Amino acid sequence: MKLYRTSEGPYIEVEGNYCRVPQLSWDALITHDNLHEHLSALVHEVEKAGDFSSVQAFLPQVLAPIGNQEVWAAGVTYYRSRSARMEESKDAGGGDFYDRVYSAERPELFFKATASRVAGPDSFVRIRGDATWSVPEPELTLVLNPSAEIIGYTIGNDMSSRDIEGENPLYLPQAKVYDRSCALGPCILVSSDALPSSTQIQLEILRSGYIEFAGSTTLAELKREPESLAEYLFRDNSFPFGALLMTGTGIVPPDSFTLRGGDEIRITIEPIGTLVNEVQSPQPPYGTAA
Ligand code: DO4
Ligand code: MG
Repeated sequence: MKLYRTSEGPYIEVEGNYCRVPQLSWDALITHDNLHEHLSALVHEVEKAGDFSSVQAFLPQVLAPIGNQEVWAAGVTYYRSRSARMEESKDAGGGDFYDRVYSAERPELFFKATASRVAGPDSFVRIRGDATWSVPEPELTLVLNPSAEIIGYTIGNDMSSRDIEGENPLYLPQAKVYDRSCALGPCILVSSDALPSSTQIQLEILRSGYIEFAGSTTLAELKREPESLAEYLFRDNSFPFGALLMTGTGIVPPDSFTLRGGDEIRITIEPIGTLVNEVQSPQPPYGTAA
């Protein structure tokens, strides 16, 4: 079962059939005691009444699946991320930190975004005007209720400025958190079941309609258990509206690659769908604008 946040309220999709979720706000859904059961009961009612629509065009504008939740992210959870970051920060003497966190018991967790910084499906993500090396990071994203339980999954893009993070790992918040630095969507796959380790995460970056970069990984490469990441996030930290937790990237384009304005980023995780965003042309660095 998939849950969409739209311009006209929440909608459910079951095998290509769509129906509106009455009354409840997005936050009320994410904090619901048993979301899956609640939505299943609703689907049952709608099926009985014959009120499903099988037309996808019936769906109003799809928005990012977020209300008052904070977005957090885990880092260096795939070997590929560890190696790329050790390389990019070696001149700054930061390489060793990435190696150590990859094998440490405590994961790297960082604050990523509030809803106002998040781009929804088919809208723009941004690269920083003062960055020279920018990449998308396609990440399976956990949807957590206030009790730290996984209630679903969505797709996330942890946009990152590699030159800024590489200059000094202490610049991480600037490399990671800025307007439209995060994309989420297109929906939440409502399920508390673990996704199979064969689940693929695929990234395609199109430039002028042609594939400029494509890569993929599977959840078998994810070093941490999703439940363990959630447990660390909620230690001594409460989330009254629940939270979204990105689980890290296992796909890093070659060092010669940087995003440009107009690039289209397509991230697919089969049971969830495809998140598509265009990169907005960067603004000139602050202080140099005419
Ligand atoms: O350590 C910095 C961030 C890592 C990250 O975002 C990732 O591995 O996905
Ligand atoms: Mg990341």
